[in-house]
Amino acid sequence: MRIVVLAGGIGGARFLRGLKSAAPDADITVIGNTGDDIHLFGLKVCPDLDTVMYTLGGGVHEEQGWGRAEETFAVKEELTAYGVGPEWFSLGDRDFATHIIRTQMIAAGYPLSAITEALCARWQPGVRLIPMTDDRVETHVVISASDSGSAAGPDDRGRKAVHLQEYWVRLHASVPAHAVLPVGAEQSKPAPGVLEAIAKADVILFPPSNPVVSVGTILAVPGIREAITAAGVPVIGLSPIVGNAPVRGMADKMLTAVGVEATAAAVAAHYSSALLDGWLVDTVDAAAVGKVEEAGIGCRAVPLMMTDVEAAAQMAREALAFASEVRA
Ligand code: FO1
Repeated sequence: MRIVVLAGGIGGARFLRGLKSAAPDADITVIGNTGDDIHLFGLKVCPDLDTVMYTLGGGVHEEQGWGRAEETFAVKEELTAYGVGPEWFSLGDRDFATHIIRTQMIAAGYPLSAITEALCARWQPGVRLIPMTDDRVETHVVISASDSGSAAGPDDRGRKAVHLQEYWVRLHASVPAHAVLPVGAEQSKPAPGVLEAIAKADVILFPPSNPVVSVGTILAVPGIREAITAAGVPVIGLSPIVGNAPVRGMADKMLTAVGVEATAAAVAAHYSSALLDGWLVDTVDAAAVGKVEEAGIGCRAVPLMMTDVEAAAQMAREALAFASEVRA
């Protein structure tokens, strides 16, 4: 069975670990979000691609869900000693190697998709990981200038855009987001293999990743949304919102920024029945099933807390079973 998954970072990676366990013989292609990418210290960092690669390759820092296990921070400490920032984004020594190789290969003319394949040759994630695009896309978040904490500008009553990583890591998503801008998405094109994988898929899954800045950013690459609807195969999503709150991360802040209520049913409607055939909500949101079905999307309530690999595997089994019934 050929499965295509549109994945962001931690939630997507943990779901994929369950999917691999539930469907060990499946051919899984992951279309990875690159809107979280950030250029720091002259290096290109791809947090969501690395989280999938490290998590499925067995190198991730388990509690954090990002970065490497057994990490040290000597290089970062030296950068700070030189007064070179930003201090708020903690990059470990082992992680630096990934970004050095990636940046070196970009400088040598390799596209991000080829670089990702080369990095995965070491990690053997057991899926094919393709960035959504080889073009540069970086998500920025519009906040109130007075909330930015940096020196107030001449017009600090106004608004300013900060990189998603600054919003999330430095500001802890603690201030309102007025808009989310996937800068560069409009001019980007799907990376080689993305449209082909979607066209050949037997089922397409939207894991419990951030529907705005992860799955939403992937869908913002021209051609991807159209390819999914044209594929004519079951598309099943799993809600990242459980009991009106994100299981992790900042999905609620991002949903508010795009005018969507932070509920399981509202996220399904946001994706719309044009994309989704089925939507899994957590058992605590069982009351939402009818509402989702009214939106023309099949819906089931199953446990969605990925407390361990087996829990994630069970979610994956539910999604695949749903897909086979939707197809029928
Ligand atoms: N998240 C944090 O909360 N603090 C960090 O200092 C941090 C550093 C970092 C470095 C590399 C990387 O791949 C991810 C990192 N993350 C960090 C997580 C990152 O912000 C998230 O994985 C997503 O990009 C945001 O949804």
